[in-house]
Amino acid sequence: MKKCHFKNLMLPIAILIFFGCQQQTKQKEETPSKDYLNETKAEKDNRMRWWREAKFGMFIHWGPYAIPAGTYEGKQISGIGEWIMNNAPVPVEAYEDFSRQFNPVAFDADEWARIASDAGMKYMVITSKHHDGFCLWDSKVTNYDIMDFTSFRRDILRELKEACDKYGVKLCFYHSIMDWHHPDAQSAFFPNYNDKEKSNPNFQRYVTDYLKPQVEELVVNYDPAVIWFDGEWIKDWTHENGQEMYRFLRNLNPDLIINNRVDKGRQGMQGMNKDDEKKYAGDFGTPEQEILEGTSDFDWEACMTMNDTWGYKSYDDNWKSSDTLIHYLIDIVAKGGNFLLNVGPTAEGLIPQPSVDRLAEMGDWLAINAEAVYAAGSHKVYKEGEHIRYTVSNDGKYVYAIMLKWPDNNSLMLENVIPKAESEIRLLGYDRPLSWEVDPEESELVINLPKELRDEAKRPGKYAWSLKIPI
Ligand code: H79
Repeated sequence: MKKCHFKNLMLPIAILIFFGCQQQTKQKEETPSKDYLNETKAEKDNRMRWWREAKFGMFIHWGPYAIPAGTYEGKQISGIGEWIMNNAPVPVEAYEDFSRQFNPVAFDADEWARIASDAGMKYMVITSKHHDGFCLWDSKVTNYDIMDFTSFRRDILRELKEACDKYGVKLCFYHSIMDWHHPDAQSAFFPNYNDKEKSNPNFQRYVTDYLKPQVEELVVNYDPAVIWFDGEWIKDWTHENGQEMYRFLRNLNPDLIINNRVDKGRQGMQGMNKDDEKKYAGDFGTPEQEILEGTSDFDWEACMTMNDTWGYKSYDDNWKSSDTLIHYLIDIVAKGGNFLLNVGPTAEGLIPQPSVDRLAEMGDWLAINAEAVYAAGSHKVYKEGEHIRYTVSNDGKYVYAIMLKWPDNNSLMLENVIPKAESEIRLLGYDRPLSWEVDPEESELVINLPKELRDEAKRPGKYAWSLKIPI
């Protein structure tokens, strides 16, 4: 009986398998791998839309370097905190001891995502792996990660993914190409590997067997919105490596955005691509600790620290003021860029209080001035004098003149914008329209600010104020 039943099923199963296979081959034939390095402007515009409107993101440098926090063997080590392994230098085995101790019991992914979201940040870029090689997720190709090498054993990236989804913040990963821990990457830069005799460094083997599978894990398992490479300037990493990595990742996720440090185009810390005949892979330029002089046709994002280090240093108190940070954000947005502002959490897992305070003030400012920043583009004139920056709404109907300083005589003259006749000019966060006139001779716009706002305490917010001008 049993046999008989089975026999009756054989034919339908065979038919199903046959057509199933047909279907698969068909699909494969119909979707040849696209040439991602040569997409059209429309395709790129479409892919970059959320990123261009996001404007403001949180950079997070976090790893075992937060334990020494800038001090090794009783000595304060100069330079940026996450470079301590190279700068001290700390031998690989001794550094592994820090990694083993990494136990951030106060880490709360929800809290980090909430801080970012309250600050008005739309994305978060965290170091899945920095130059020290330590990984913040359960990588299948190494034990040098948070799950296998520490007693903490929590997948930090997984927890952040869930928290970011909850707050509508896009999770992205910084991933270092240079690796001071991997035996095959030792020829690259770091002359510190103690076991050189046993190993025969082979950087291209590291790329194929380690780096690529790692980034693949990240893209497939965590669906990051951006992969932000760094450490691409070592000579072992080639233009071909960059192109190949870019294609590989866009094939895994066609919507993925990848910074220009995937390839060899970047010129120093200014971060934009070289102007030569080579076509470099990468979607945006990456000025580091600086802001472009003006606008650019190539997308860009300025990354910056709030003090003088990316990874936590216990004694770095050189904090930029909220005033400065808000003015940087405005200047960057007026020039068409994004601002990726860094925090370096402690070894316990806390974002330092001075960073939290500044982010809260930026969030307060953005709550009032959001429309002058998000979904706003760069105006043909992005700046007037030292204290005015312009943005323009994406529908082209409004120009925003953002005042970095309250005008001394309570009235403002603008040369670069003429309002639509009979329109209402408004100050964001203030409920009544402002009086204005255009000086017919000079064709200058004069805006009279309400008298009561001579009193600082009555102004909508601190540090900068946005005028919304219909055009
Ligand atoms: O992750 C943070 C830093 O640890 C990392 N990038 C930020 C986002 C960083 N790596 N290196 N540096 C910062 C400074 C290194 C600068 C140099 Fe160069 C590398 C000088 C010479 C080689 C960059 C590339 C400037 C010229 C070529």
